[in-house]
This record gives sequence, structure tokens and C-alpha cells, in this order.
Amino acid sequence: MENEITVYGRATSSNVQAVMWCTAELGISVKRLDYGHNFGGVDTPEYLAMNPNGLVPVLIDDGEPIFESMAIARYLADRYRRDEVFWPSDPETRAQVDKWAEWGKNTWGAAVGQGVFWPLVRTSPKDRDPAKIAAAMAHMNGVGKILNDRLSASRFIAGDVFTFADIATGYMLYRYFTIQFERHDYPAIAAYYERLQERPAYREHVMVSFESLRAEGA
Ligand SMILES: N[C@@H](CCC(=O)N[C@@H](CS)C(=O)NCC(=O)O)C(=O)O
Repeated sequence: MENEITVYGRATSSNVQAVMWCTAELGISVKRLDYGHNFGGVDTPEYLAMNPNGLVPVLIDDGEPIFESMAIARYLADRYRRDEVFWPSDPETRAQVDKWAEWGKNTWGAAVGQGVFWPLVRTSPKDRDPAKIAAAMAHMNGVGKILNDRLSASRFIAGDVFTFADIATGYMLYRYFTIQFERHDYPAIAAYYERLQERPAYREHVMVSFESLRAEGA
């Protein structure tokens, strides 16, 4: 019998969402187990042996556990390669995709997390620091301009076709567009978000309610 691929992590975690979206785009089936936040289970010795950070996601294929969502996604893309466009095997061609994947996760995704998700969803109004939020939003808008400019010139982040980099760039967009705040007008980002929503895997794994994560009064 073939080994079952297991993802540990709740469906409401954005990092789990990126991994699950990737598995669906690769056409591989995985078992996802609810761990983390209200489900707990991440502070046991067994879980910490898989990921000493006590965070989700963790992936088990047929070897050692893998943590860090992008390390997991890259592993899956390498091992279950869909085609030479989504995740090219040539290092130079792949780097052109991967530079945007890294940027999507660590620059854009982080800016959305710090600019709106953490302050407006995960932090109670009484604990918010308006000056800090304004600075984080200004930073997010600056990064958003880079994204909007890029997407004005190409349909997807690494070019005109959907690649691995779109997972790392697109997984925070559901939150970006559903959290209530005064969004800057970035038409190319909005059109890109529409394009991503045409993908069943995006709708299933990324467009997941985050209501259970709201801090008191948020
Ligand atoms: N850099 C890590 C971050 C992992 C992370 O921060 N996970 C969050 C959820 S998005 C978590 O485990 N939070 C605690 C919990 O759910 O119990 C990754 O990309 O996998």
C-alpha cells in the first residue's frame, strides 16, 4: 500500500492553507489532521519531536517530519513535480519562480500579517497600538505597490502562467480582501485575486473563515 501523506495543522492556519493549496494543485491526496490553536496538540513531547517550535504545519511523507510551510511546499513540488512550468527542474529557471515565492511569503505575506491580520483580527481593540498599526499598514501599502506594479505587467506573479510562486503570494490575499479596513486601490492585485478565485483548490483551501481566530471584540 502506498504511504499516506499527512499534514498536521488546522485548516484556519494560513501556513497550513498554503501547503494544502499546493497539494491540491499538485494533484496529490493528503490526510490533514486538526492540530494547533483551539485544537491544541502542539505542545506534547510527540509533537515537539516533530517540530520543536510547536507550530503548524508539519508534514510526514515517508521520511522524517518536515516543518516550515515553504520547505514543505518546495519538497512536495520537487517530489511530485506537476510540470516544468509550475516548479521548473532547471535551477536557473526555477530561481525565477522561487525568488517571487520567497518574496510572496516573506515580504508580501508578512506585510499583510503584520499590517492587518494580527492587529485587526488577532488583537483586541483595547490592546491595539494605533501608531504601530499605521506604520505596519503604510509598509504593507508600499509592498502592495510593488505587487500591483508587477501584476500590471503579468497575469501571475512569476509571469503569465500560474506557478508555485502564486501559492506563496496568493495565500494571504483572502485575508487581505476580507478583513475590514481602508484598502488602498490596487486594481491589478484585485484582478489577480479574482483570477486565483477561479481555482477550485484556492477556494477550498484558502478561502476559509478566520472567525474562530478573532480576539475578544475584534
Ligand atoms: N514559519 C512557519 C510559521 C508557522 C506558524 O506560525 N504557524 C502558526 C499558524 S499560521 C501556528 O502554529 N500557530 C500556533 C497554533 O496554531 O497553535 C511556517 O511557515 O510554517
